[in-house]
Amino acid sequence: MDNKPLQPAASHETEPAFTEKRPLNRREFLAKGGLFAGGVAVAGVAGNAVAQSASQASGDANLPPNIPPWTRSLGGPTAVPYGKPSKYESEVIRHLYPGLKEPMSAYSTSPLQDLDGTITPNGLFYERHHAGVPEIDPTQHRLMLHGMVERPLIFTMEELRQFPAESHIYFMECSGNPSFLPPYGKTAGEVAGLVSCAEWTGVPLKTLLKEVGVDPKATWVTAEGADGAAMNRSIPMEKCMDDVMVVYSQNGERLRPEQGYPVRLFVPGYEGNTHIKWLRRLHFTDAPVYSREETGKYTDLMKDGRARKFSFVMECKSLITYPSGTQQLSRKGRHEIRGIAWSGHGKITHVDVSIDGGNTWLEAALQKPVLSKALTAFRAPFDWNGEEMVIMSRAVDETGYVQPTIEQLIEARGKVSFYHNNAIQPWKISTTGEVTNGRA
Ligand SMILES: Nc1nc2c(c(=O)[nH]1)N[C@H]1C(S)=C(S)[C@@H](COP(=O)(O)O)O[C@H]1N2
Ligand SMILES: [Mo]
Repeated sequence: MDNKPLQPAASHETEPAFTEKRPLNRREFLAKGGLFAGGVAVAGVAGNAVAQSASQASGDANLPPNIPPWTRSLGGPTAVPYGKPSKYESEVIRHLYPGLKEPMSAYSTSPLQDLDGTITPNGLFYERHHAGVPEIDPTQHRLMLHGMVERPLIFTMEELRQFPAESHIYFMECSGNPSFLPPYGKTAGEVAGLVSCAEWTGVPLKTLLKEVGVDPKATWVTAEGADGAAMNRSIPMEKCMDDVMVVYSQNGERLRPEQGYPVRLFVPGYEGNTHIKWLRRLHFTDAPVYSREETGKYTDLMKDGRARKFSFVMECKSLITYPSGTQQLSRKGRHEIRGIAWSGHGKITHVDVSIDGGNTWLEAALQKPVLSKALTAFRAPFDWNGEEMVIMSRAVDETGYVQPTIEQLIEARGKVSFYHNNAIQPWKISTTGEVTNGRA
């Protein structure tokens, strides 16, 4: 009920405590850090820890000026039916969330600490299933629109694909990302990997609404899935007329079974639970259905014991993915803080980073273009002098909402609240360069 944005004590314009008062441009960054100055000439020479450790691992035989075997011979076969990542990247995988052990009702998180940019590869997109992943034959799947409509209709997948299509880049996030309760995760993915971002292709829902002729008195639609959970959620008609989509493709290819193949609802900016997978039914009504998922679950219990009615929009949030938990700074000197920010209310306008536990802040650079309701990458240079540091980021969106601290969230909601935790996430760098969760 109380959806007022939380404001941290200091505004995002607080004086920076960094050596530089603005993000450095690329030339300044290189000149200042000096790490890569001289490029190849420095490789293997004391001072370049990265090159040194690489040569220790494989021996020097494959390094310049030698020519490695893969340059002296033919490579592997081309036209592999479906491409896979390099075998050297085999540890970049989703992780089963420890809170729910049963694989049929489980979370798996995206390895955010190992990803770059803002588009999540389909095989690493986070998962949340309430009754496992059904295997649906698309020729036997139908989408039914009925209830308060002039012409109830049933569509095949082929018919859905004949409507004018649109593609949009949007993030999706589960409302339990992360829960307020310990154990807190170690890596960025374990902490907040129930968020991912992709380019979605499908039909705008408003196109289908015109097709069935929705009664003006219909103010809600209940979406229902074809999985064993028959999961259902109520979506306000206003949102359906805005940007909701019925999607069949993700990052260019058909949805993966885990993501709702052959068709799912996509509700930009709303909590992941409303994005009904394996969508089989849209029922138009004049009241919400008050399903399990929007009453017993995914609502926020407040301090006074009352629960918020619907918390649809995922509020502004950010997360540093480098350096983040379990990573190791290999040397003192200049590094680049990297992370992602997003808001269900629209575009990110600022991300501030702090390297002194939140006392002072400096504005990070945002990767352009900044898209509405999509992940936004941010970057900021910082110097690590070998001392203990607590680093964190704080995002602001186009409504002026500022990402809160955990203390501010607990102050507003009390300690029983479980979902919709968008608090600032601290990472601690030890004197040996080891990074751990600053909340644990
Ligand atoms: N039919 C159906 N739809 C569903 C779910 C489900 O279990 N069944 N899980 C919901 C939840 S809680 C989330 S967070 C998202 C997860 O989507 P993903 O697995 O594609 O990441 O789907 C939602 N849609
Ligand atoms: Mo979710």
